[in-house]
Amino acid sequence: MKFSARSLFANALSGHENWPEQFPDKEPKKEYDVVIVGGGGHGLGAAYYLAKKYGITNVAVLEKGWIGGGNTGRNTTIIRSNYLFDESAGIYDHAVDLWDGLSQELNYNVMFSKRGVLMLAHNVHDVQSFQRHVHANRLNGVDNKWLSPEECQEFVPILDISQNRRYPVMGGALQMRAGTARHDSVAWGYARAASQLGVDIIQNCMVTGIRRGPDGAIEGVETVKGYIGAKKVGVSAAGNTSVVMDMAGLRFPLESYPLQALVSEPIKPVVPCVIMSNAVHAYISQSDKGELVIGAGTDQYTSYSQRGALHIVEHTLMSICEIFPIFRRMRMLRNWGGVVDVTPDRSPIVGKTPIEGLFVNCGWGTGGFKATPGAADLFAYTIAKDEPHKINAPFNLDRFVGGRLIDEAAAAAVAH
Ligand code: FAD
Ligand code: PYC
Repeated sequence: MKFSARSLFANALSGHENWPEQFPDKEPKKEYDVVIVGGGGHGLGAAYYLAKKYGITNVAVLEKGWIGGGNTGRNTTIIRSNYLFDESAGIYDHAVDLWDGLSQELNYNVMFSKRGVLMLAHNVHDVQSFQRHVHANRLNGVDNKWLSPEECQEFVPILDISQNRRYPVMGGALQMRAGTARHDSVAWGYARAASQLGVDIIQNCMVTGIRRGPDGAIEGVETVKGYIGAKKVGVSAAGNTSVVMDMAGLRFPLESYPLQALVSEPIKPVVPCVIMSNAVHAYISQSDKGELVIGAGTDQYTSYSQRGALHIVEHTLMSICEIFPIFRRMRMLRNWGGVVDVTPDRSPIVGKTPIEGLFVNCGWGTGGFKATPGAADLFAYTIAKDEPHKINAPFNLDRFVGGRLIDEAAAAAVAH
């Protein structure tokens, strides 16, 4: 099926009743060179780069719901690359570089706005840790600078920097190339561009099994629409990766947690950048419509449900009001949740699996939106060449066997 607004909506709105007719038997209805499981930004982007950069156009993206309906359409869109370790700086900065030209590349406005991300320090530990990040980032060619409390306030005038506050602002780390984008545009932009290059995008098509040949190599996927053949399968099914990998007989080092966000009623512009406070567990930005965009922490229990516990949101709002008492009387318009999959070292897994023809892109946890173009680009490279790019080579599955972890403990700078 080719992508068009009409077919997408027809597909999204149709029930499951036609599926057996569409794929009546167990012979593959169609054979693809590559099947991507998961129609989020990462999966759609990988399909686009496979077609655009490597000329592999016999590709299908299978999405169990509607494209962009997973975490891609549910996140708070913070984009930054101020991570501590060399490997992380490499992968996230590659993504930030790609964000820069993405609207032009896709001819679709993804509204990437380099408004800056300011991480506030509230105690001596924060100051030391963020200054360490600033130095490490600079050594890796990643922009990040330290601001005094006065400079923080100059940048964010509503910030109260009096030192008798419960959580005084003792400074902040500012990455100016960082910012936000419009999440669903990213999914739709990649989908349209991939479709124009010949990629099939099949919605309402949950993958329910992975078929392997006598030699163990990938042969295709079972779906609710029937069996689809594939020489290679790339799994990019955030939140559900361990379920899909289980279909191939692989156990993955992942835990899935709900993560929530909420937006307020719209107000005039008062928050000029993204502000994150790790110590207080709050982060906030303002959408172009004027809504305050507020992210919560993960739930404390694992779950696959796209909703979270109320007390987590209550804590988040208390934290926001702690930093910005000016928002105490704001009303929240809506909240929602997604499911993120988290690795033990809070770093992603992007690479090959022990099964020939099976590739994985997962474990981005609470921080994979910012990685979307970079992860997609590197995943496509890995699938096309059958080997990882040097940027994603360190993010392999083997590190959990050998113990060479990339331990970004505060990866998303929010409560995990
Ligand atoms: P998704 O968009 O989730 O795509 C995966 C797709 O796979 C889904 O559409 C799902 O339906 C599909 N799928 C699953 N199982 C199957 C199956 N069996 N068959 C077919 N399809 C299947 N990151 C940031 O960088 N900055 C942030 O500010 C940020 N904030 C966040 C706030 C919230 C509330 C949440 C939930 C996440 C946040 N993240 C953030 C994380 C970010 O959203 C994700 O890491 C990123 O969007 C993952 O992209 P994806 O394309 O891999 O996943
Ligand atoms: O990755 O910056 C991030 C982030 C913030 C909140 C969730 N993820």
